[in-house]
Amino acid sequence: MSGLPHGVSQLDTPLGPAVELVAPGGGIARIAINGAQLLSWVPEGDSEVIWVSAAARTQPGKSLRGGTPVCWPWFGAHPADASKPAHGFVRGLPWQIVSTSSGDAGTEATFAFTTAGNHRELWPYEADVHLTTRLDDEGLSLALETLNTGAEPLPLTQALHTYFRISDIADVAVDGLDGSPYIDAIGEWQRRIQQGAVTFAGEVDRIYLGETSSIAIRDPGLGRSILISSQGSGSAVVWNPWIAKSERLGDMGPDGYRTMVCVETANAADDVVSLAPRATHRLTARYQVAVL
Ligand code: TA6
Repeated sequence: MSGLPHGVSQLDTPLGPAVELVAPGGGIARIAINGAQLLSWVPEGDSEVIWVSAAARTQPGKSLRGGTPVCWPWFGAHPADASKPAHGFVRGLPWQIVSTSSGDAGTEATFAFTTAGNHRELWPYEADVHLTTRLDDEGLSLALETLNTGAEPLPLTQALHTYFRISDIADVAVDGLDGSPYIDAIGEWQRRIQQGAVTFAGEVDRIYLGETSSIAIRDPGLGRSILISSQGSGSAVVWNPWIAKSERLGDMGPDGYRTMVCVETANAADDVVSLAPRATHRLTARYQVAVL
């Protein structure tokens, strides 16, 4: 793509064609064209924040294991038809780069996907969805905007399904969810209340509901916290597959589960967005790194 502004470039990577953003102060991020999937964020003076499996492989129609798969226009299993792909159908398809910009305040790229006329066998609605990735010297922001271009209200669930790189799952804790109700996807989808920080001694797969707008992954091993602030979201997912599920997934890489945790900014489970014709919903997540 010619005529890109300073700080924005396109490149081929082992994980497919991508856009690279460079922040005014030197931080770097990469987003795959396929699925508009964030693959990497290295803040200036720090190490990689985003986890991608050592066994990640490109597969048509599927997202790579890691980064930020865009789960849209449904989260998890399709609500009525389990034969449809989990986490919607846009995370494995090419998006279009529709705009890029850079300046002293930051560098950004916007990707677009439209369902108008396509995919009706999967989803009988019409919408345009844009993902803007913005990199500045203080952090990285993702904004997922859905415009209902059809004549019917549409039900939307979604998630920015980010895999974060950590030192060791046994040593990290997720703060900010104390007292929050959650659905435990490991059990019989029981509803429970979070007591204190979320810690990990086995598979964890929970959809937290209610106040989830300020979450932190506390990682003593890397001497940092990853701060996650969100808007337009009434739910957050915390997931680590641990050993058995990692083996079933088959693409987590050797002991990959130990160095990742997913904290996903979502509209999931009870948190369904009903979007009127011509209305727009905006789901945003902002990631910052703080020294512990
Ligand atoms: O967000 C958690 C989750 O729904 C887990 O249950 C697990 O299935 C994970 O997403 C990964 O899903 P994927 O379809 O990318 O393998």
